[in-house]
Amino acid sequence: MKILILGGDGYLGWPTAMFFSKLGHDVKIIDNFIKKKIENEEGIKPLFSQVPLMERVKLWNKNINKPISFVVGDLLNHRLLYDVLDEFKPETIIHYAEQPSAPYSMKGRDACFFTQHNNVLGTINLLFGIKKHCPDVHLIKLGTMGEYGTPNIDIEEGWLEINHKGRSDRVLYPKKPGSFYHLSKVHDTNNIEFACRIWGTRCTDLNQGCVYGLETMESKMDPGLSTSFHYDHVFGTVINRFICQSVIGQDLTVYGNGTQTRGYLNIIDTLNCVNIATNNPAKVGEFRVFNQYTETLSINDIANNIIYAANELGIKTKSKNLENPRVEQENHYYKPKNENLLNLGLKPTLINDNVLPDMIKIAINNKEKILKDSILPTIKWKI
Ligand code: USQ
Repeated sequence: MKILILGGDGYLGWPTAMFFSKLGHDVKIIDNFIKKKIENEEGIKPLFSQVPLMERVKLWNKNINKPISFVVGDLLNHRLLYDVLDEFKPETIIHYAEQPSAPYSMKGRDACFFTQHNNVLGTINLLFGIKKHCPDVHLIKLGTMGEYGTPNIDIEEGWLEINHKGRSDRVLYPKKPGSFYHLSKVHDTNNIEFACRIWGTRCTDLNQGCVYGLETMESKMDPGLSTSFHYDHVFGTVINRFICQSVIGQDLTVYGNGTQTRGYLNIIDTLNCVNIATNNPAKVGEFRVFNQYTETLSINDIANNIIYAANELGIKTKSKNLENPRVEQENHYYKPKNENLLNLGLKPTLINDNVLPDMIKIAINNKEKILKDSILPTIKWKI
């Protein structure tokens, strides 16, 4: 299959590119390195200093029959995007090419404007490009569980059947996102559903939970193939942050009382889920949503699991409650459905499947590289 990966240099994009290439697919990447620019502006660095994409692709392609190819470019440049779609004629597009940080989007007007402009308009260019050059392509779009927020009712997979005054209809599930970044994904959802309904575009929107993990089968093949793993307050997700905090002797930063609950999944499962979506494409005109997480955990659950795993490895660590820099519910109802991927055969890797000790061991081996000053949160939702 011809697979185009947008944002193929990122934390998830690069492992996805190697994963599909290893399966024998024809993989092309587009990336504009925007995350690297934000890293420089914010003074943050991923744990492993990454080999530049051009060299990494060369290294990967040495041992592979179908080489990965890449284009440096921005989805906001619609002509470049249209040219790639026209020439490559992808059968599947996996779209990760968005500014992914909730804290960054809450930094101020400029960062919020950039996030929504980049994410929403890049996706609109993509929809028009698909309509013009590859209308049959299956678009797999990375959405987020954060689109739903924490409503006081069960969360369905994207759609809700409602009865109102004796009549019923199926509508997009109402959203209550918690940041301008999460909101950008809500806008994407609306725009893509519209394209499916009006133009017959085919889309699977993966409403993904918080991802954690350092390595995939492919990245383990050579240190030069590692992904961009963040633990800082801008791009680091909570489990990845706590792992790094535990090995440098910093208290695990539990925001608020730590009862806030989210859906989580291992990076290995991100790849398995995207593979399942690729092998079971949406129908013509279908806007399909999969809630892509494997377990729900509170921040306190996560902290306790990591404290226990670190302790087993002889590292004494503890958590500390910080005043919550975000505006989010702490004691709340949370019951999201995640049947679609399980019904299609997903076999989850859970946090207690011995993944934490492996992550801690890798963090120990790299602990000299951790920038301590980049961990504590400095961006507040309300000033
Ligand atoms: N949190 C802490 N301590 C920390 C960092 C975070 O208690 O040091 C808490 C936050 O308050 C929040 C939860 O952990 O309640 C998750 O925060 P996060 O930074 O791990 O994740 P989030 O900002 O929600 O965003 C991440 C990804 C984003 C993806 C999203 C899925 O960065 O791209 O869309 O996870 S979800 O969380 O389901 O919206």
